[in-house]
Amino acid sequence: VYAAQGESERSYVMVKPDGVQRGLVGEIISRFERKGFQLIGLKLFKTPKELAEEHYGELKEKPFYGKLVAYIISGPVVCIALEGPGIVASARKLIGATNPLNAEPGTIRGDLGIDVGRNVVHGSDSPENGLRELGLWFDDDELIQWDQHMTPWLK
Ligand code: RTP
Ligand code: MG
Repeated sequence: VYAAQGESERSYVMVKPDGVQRGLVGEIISRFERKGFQLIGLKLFKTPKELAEEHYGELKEKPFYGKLVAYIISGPVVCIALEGPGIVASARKLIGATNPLNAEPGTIRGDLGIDVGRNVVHGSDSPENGLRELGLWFDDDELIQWDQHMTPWLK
């Protein structure tokens, strides 16, 4: 268990409203599980507008910012907290390029999307933003601190 070994990089991953509505939640969570990263938080969630605005605050000046916020609050999202060594960069690789048309086959966006404004999933772009975003989307008591006593079925 990574947390027990002191490896604590964390990422915030989110299935965006298009991914939820298309029934891709299981597929997306499954890719991170099969890779070997550890789930530490998970919920279906209707996003308040202020939270979407803060999450994408660095993009406030972009021409697509208003549409981006409207898209994120257009329906429930699935909030996913993940932990493991190198999780931030690895999750970005598994997710693929921002525009699904440029994303490599085998990546989530490369396999499952065609529209930059409906690109299925989000992943934090730095360890610092991983922690920042987890703080925005999860309360502390919603995150699991794994230890060996909590995985009896693995023994
Ligand atoms: P994300 O934050 O959602 O994981 O996506 P990202 O890092 O790959 O891309 P970012 O630059 O952070 O952009 C955030 C989201 O804005 C939408 N976008 N639209 N040209 C456009 O119309 C455009 N560019 C970006 C995408 O939905 C992108 O995921
Ligand atoms: Mg981003």
